[in-house]
Amino acid sequence: MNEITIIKPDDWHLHFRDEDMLLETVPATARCFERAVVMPNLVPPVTTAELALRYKERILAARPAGSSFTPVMTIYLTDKTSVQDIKEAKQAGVLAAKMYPAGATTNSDSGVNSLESLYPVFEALAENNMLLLIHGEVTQKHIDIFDREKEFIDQHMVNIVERVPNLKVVFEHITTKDAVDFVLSAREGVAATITPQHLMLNRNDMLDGGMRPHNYCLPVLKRSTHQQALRDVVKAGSPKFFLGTDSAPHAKHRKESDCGCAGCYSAWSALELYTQVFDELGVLDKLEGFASLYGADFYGLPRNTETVTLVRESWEVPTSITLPNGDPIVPFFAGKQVSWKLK
Ligand code: OTD
Ligand code: ZN
Ligand code: ZN
Repeated sequence: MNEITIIKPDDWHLHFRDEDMLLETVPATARCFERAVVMPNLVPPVTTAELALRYKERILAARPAGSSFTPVMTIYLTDKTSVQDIKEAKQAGVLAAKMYPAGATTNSDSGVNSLESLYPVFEALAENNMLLLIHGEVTQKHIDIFDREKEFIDQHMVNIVERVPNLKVVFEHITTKDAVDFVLSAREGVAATITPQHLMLNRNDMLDGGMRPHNYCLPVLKRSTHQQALRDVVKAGSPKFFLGTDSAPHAKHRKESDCGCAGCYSAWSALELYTQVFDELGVLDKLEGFASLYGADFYGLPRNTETVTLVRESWEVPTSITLPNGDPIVPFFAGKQVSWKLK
């Protein structure tokens, strides 16, 4: 097959950032995605309905002319989030709340320290038919960074899913076989997003033959057996697993630094790279479900009606992009060949 047409996809996990950065990130995503779940980890974070509505306006203002792209807004849970905050978010059209354990990833310092005290908030999310999106890693410093996702499942994920049985939970950007197995065997109403980098790479791609800061993201790349488990599950085509790029831009000097930021800016190539992976796996017929159907179904949103077409054509990801403030940024897969192209 040299051409594939699918229902227009959505990105169920994405970082746009703010201000003039939106002039770069919003067009990059709107070029092929109809909707995107916008992560609230701004500085300061998007913790309330009001902040989410204002952020949404800024995103809409950055859309290319004629674009119908629609951001799906989220709020950021902190130790102070109240049931009232959830009700107000619901009224404002916010669909989901994002939980970062404090310190788990970029801009998560205001995240949750005491998960136990958030159960009333989780209940309120369920009552309001909103989703809980989870960055599933523990932050205890004595736990090895490669084990933090599995630890989170054992310490917290199992409890959350059991104690709030009607809450829809998305285990974001999963990276391990443990997470795959957990989601596969979990009750209805538990799903996961998977990034292009975790399907394409393992930790050797970050550490072997030199340190590659542009492949550094959180949760960190794992060993190849985990990568293989992610590839196997998308190959099988379970509707519990869907597309979330986790595209997360940082200027070049912030990545290539003695304490480099985590995040891969994949928006310009993510859909093409997912297509390449599904092609490698021999299941291009499963791409549409993963990219365009399962996420909308899980969120309870209508499926898109437009289509996009990808063609088998090799192109090279640029080695650098200039941000609106003049800073260079190195996109994910920079300087490498991609075998599919958006028509
Ligand atoms: N991971 N970088 C960022 C967020 C994600 O955990 C995440 O969702 C970021 O830069 O905001 C990253 O590596
Ligand atoms: Zn995260
Ligand atoms: Zn993210």
